[in-house]
Amino acid sequence: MLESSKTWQHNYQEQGFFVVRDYFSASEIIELRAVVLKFHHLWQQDNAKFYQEEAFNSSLITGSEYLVRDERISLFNFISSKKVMAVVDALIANNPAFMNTQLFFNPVNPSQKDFWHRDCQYDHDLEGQKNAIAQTQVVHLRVPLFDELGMELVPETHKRWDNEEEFNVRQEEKGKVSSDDLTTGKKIRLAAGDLLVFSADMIHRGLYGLDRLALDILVFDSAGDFADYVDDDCLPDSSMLDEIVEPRLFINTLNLKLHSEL
Ligand SMILES: O=C(O)CCC(=O)C(=O)O
Repeated sequence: MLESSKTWQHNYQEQGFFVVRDYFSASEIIELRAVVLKFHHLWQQDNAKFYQEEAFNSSLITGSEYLVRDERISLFNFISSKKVMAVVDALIANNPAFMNTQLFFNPVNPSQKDFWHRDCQYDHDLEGQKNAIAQTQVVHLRVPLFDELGMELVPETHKRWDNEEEFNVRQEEKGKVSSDDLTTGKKIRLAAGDLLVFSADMIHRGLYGLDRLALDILVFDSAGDFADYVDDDCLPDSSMLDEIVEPRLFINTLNLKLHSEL
């Protein structure tokens, strides 16, 4: 294993996240930005009320609703590029699988505050969240397309439960709200070209501000039971697979979906 992979693996296991500064070249970001901005503009028009009132993200960027075939293939090739797969393989040794993409932007409504959460809290009660943390996790790879304030993360919470302060804030108990500051939070400022990798189940929040537009790629270990979370339309079809240089991330998902349907 390369030295950098070992460091990534170590940092992820210990802290739940790591940043690779200047990982992507300017031309890689320019190409990615063009496709993602096309998606974003069409999505904004189509979801005008939701965007104006409450949205702070969209998802299914690789789907067929807003992008044409070549644009989707260019996204698939970025997601499964050597650089991205080097990071994914360092964290998930056996059959990493593609789950989804999300795009994070600033909410239009200025009263909306950035809020602490664990992604698993939307699917599970407290016991289920504890299990999710102890078991296989979903990994987020955040690719900022513009310089941004970044994310605030609570190190090590990918493998431990909340302390009292964290719990009360995240769950909005005892007069706390989920946008209150946490003494354990660590702010990670990001620039276009950086890559932030973090566990979806650690306590985290996006930091609103600047002109943020960040593409998050979500991947999981095939051993985890996440195939049902994947929307078929976000995956390449068989003719597209031929035009993806290294399609195994998507093939692993397609295989899992095939088996879950049997
Ligand atoms: O950037 C944000 O607004 C939140 C990000 C987040 O929660 C996530 O990537 O799971």
